[in-house]
Amino acid sequence: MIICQIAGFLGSGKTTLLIRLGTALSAKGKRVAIIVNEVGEVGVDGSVIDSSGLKSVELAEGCICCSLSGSLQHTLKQIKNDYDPDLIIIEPTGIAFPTKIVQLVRTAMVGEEKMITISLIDAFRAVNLFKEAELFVSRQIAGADIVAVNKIDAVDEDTIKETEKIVKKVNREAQIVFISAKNGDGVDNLIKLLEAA
Ligand SMILES: Nc1nc2c(ncn2[C@@H]2O[C@H](COP(=O)(O)OP(=O)(O)OP(=O)(O)O)[C@@H](O)[C@H]2O)c(=O)[nH]1
Ligand SMILES: [Mg+2]
Repeated sequence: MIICQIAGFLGSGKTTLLIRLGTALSAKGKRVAIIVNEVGEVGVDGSVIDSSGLKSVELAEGCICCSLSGSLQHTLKQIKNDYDPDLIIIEPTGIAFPTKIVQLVRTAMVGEEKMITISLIDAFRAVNLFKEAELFVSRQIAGADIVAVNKIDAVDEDTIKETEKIVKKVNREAQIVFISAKNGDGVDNLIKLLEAA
């Protein structure tokens, strides 16, 4: 079983990507479950995901890397016992700490898990966001196994190169893919990396 978190700042395209990954992998015969964390709001995302035919659990009213950490661990065990999927995709909130979630998953799923962190970077906003919220963005890039630069459909080549520079400055180890979660460009490359993991 692979457990994959899609980290990424608010609005970077996490839900759009997880629906695309989830539906593509279920079409290939994989059993996919999804855990979505909504902080304090009515769960719009969960209903969108259910309509895509994926098994989903929504954790609301708190953050899974802090106040809901116990719920996250409990939910992971329950999904494993009840559904035993090939892949669990977790969408944390945009301000969660990826490394904290990795630790929580490891403690809950000792011996079971292969944990992968994808950090989604919104190419449309990366350059500005890195100036305004450097700490958060750096932390998300630093904690990634794979960095997916998203929204390449909406920006020019120079912006993509600039975004790549920011990513490489913070994390030289991570694999980088360039995608549009919206129209599907590059998502196959990301799926290959997940399948090879
Ligand atoms: N142009 C473009 N827009 C995208 C792409 N991916 C997502 N979006 C748009 O970006 C907005 C946010 O997408 P979501 O998938 O909801 O992002 P999120 O990271 O889940 O957002 P939160 O859960 O609120 O943090 C939506 O309007 C999407 O349609 C992309 O590849 N290209
Ligand atoms: Mg979302």
